[in-house]
Amino acid sequence: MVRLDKSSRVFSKISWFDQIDSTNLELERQLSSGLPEFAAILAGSQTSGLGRLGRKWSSPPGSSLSLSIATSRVGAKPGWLSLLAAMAVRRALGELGVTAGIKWPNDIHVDDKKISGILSSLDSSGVAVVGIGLNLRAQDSSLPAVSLDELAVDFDIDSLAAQIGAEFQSLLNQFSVEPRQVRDEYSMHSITLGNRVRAILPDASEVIGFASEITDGGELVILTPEPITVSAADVWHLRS
Ligand code: BT5
Repeated sequence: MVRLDKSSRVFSKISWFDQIDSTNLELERQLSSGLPEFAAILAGSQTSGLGRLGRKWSSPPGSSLSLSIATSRVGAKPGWLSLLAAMAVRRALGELGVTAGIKWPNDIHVDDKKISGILSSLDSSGVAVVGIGLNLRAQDSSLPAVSLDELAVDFDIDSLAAQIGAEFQSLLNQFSVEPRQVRDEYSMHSITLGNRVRAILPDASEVIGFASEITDGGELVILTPEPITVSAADVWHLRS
């Protein structure tokens, strides 16, 4: 059992599980019987951690932090939720002295390796579940992953969850009044912008070009050379 002294001051309600199928699924189950805004689920491991587009997120015992947050503060721009969560993780890592960058839309990388991923979904009543996975210890060597332990960073799960939650809350507040400044901060820490990229869209079509900017809606503009705006894609950074 992990003590949640700090995170229980940030979230309206937080439940800990040593192990769960998926914190996103558990939060969705709990939402069906009603939860306050900014309630969260935190787990030490997941047996069926979810990635985007039906992929899996590896989170065996002791290896990662799995946090899901409920919020209905999506406003007119739900596309930004995952981006704001990625920014929150990047800021929280910065507090630990780790310099991370964001690969559009919402992967957090350290030295070209993924340390964190985000999966958000929106239910029919407008409540979003924002799921954050952050590697604490080494993952299976087949994954191009890195963890806090491998970066020689000390951590405790309660403080990490509290820091990520506080940054996310602060970014939601800031985004509602200063969306431009938030977009500038995202762009400044993007490792995608300025690169030649290959984007595979959900319909399997491909766009190759120069990643030039993030739109007001959180989409990526790729110059091919004419601009193409993509709202969902897997992006590869091309070296040449
Ligand atoms: C993501 O998907 O990166 C979203 C991950 C979200 C996980 C959190 S944990 C809390 C909450 N509850 C859930 O059930 N999920 C969320 P995607 O961009 O599709 O990346 C998935 C890919 O990342 C996989 O296909 C692997 O290649 C790679 N991967 C899997 N586990 C990883 C890990 N622990 N570290 C780095 N890469 C990983």
